Amino acid sequence: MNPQNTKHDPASLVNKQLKQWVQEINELCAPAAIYVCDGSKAEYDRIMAEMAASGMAIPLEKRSNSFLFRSDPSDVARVEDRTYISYPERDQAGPTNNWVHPDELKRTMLGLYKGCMKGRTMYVIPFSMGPVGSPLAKIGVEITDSRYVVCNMHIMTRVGTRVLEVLGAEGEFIPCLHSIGAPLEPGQQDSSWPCAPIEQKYISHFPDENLIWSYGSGYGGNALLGKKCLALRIASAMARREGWMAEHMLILRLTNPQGRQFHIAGAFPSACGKTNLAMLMPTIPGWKAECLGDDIAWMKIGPDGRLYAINPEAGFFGVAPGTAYNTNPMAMDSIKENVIFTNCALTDDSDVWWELMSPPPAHAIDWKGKDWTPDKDYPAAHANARFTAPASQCPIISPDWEKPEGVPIDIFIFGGRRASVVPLVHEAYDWDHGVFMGATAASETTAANIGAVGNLRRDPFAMLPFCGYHMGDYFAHWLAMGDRLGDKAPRIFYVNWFRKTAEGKWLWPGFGDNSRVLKWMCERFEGKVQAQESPIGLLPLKQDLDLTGLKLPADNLTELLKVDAAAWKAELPDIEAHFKKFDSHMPARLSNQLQKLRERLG
Ligand code: OXD
Ligand code: MN
Repeated sequence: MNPQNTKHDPASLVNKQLKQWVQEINELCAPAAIYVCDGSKAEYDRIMAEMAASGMAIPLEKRSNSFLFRSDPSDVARVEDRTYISYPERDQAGPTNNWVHPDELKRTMLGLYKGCMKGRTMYVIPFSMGPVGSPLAKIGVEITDSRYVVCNMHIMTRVGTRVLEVLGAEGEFIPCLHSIGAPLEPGQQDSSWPCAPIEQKYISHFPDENLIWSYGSGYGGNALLGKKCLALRIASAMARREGWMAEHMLILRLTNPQGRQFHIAGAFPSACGKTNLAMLMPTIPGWKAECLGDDIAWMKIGPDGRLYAINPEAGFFGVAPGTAYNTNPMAMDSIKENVIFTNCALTDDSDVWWELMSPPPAHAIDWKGKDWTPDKDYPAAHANARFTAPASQCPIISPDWEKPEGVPIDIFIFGGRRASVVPLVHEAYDWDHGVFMGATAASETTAANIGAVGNLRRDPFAMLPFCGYHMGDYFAHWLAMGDRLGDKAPRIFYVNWFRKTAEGKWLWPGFGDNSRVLKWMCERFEGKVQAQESPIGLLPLKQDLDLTGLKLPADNLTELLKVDAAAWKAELPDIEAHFKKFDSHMPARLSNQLQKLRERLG
């Protein structure tokens, strides 16, 4: 469409800084056209139709207004090795982030950006993270040459003209530059998923300037810059400067049979069941759950001294494999229509399928576009296949999920995927101990990042790939927030739904039955139940875990709540080495916690 003299024309932009930035990027990237997004459904439909016409999007007959995309096989996940936190000093980024000096990184990337949008339209996407106009929201503008990104951003954030209105002539925004890095020469046939080779991919953050530059990848976590790049990496650095928190956390509300509400925020590494927990259906009678967010929480201390959380996103970018009616019915009901699927299998009756969704179809087209039958020894969907769906489509989305002031958090949960050692649940003795739990959280790696799967890695607060500054300073920020919150600080728990027997069988059913563990946390919060001291924290008394209606072998429960001092002692050297990495940035209060743990273990 011709954007001349319309709101889609960059000449219509009233924000001076934005107008100038768009002009600069236009000169640098040399696109064939520029288009300012208005966020309307008509815009989404038109751009999606263009992708369907080119063969990039496959319309699904079984799900209204839903489309399947197949990425390039090299572009299926976040690329942590190619992700940079760029400050003038390496020490500001800390030992857990890749670092290159901003001058050098910009020089390299400017070389790549030069002419990189040739033959393509450059889209300008004004978006709000958080309800438009909320005191906790932030405005970003993503420039991209990917129509896939435009449509995903429509679902994942609040896009469009109303954001430009809030921005006004002088308002500040976070510039997010993205290119797939695949210029089109005249007459050149486009591929169905253009992107740059791995060594040219850069996901770069300049936190001192609140600036994001992403190049070469079209995958969600690398390309939907409002999500991991803005709402976690840049926001965590802003949050530290401004005294709030940007965390890799789901937010849920539990209501007990007496009508009392509890708000829970939980940090789990990627692909460890955050979306399942966020949409849990309690199996205990009388308890009700509502979803407020499945991936990110922004939290500020409110006028009453409590910590208030909003979900800055507007959609779910969930891992598809494993999602099924028996594991997460609310997610399944959220993805019936208006969904973008990426790297799922395509069935013969024009639906998507992935492993464990239902019995395998007799035949499908796999995520690489090849014939697939169940006898194949590889999966039909990529392990990190995704769905992008509007949060408003979740049947149990909380009526308060867009409340501008957020909801008050009562409970924090940390966790990870551990086949052994870590019990089903334990509670921190106090805030410092809880911060210690978060700082030492560990999990077996998953397919959400390119790299080996199944190795144990320490993933503090599930923020290892997402912390926009030195992780030791981040720990200190958590301690400082606790000092400010005082007795209004949320209670902290650590869970592990993933314990296995020596034979590799799950010890705990998980999913909706996790509500039994959440109920115990709520009762601890209310002071209704006692707990048992152990070297690692407070554990439930067996009789306080509500197992009504659950056929859990007694031995399983014993095993799930066991603290094996020898196994924990064996973890100490690894924790020590982990802390050592943070050097002079490591808060003494956490080293003291390690010493206390050592003493309690005897
Ligand atoms: C995600 C991730 O996509 O954490 O949420 O990788
Ligand atoms: Mn995540």
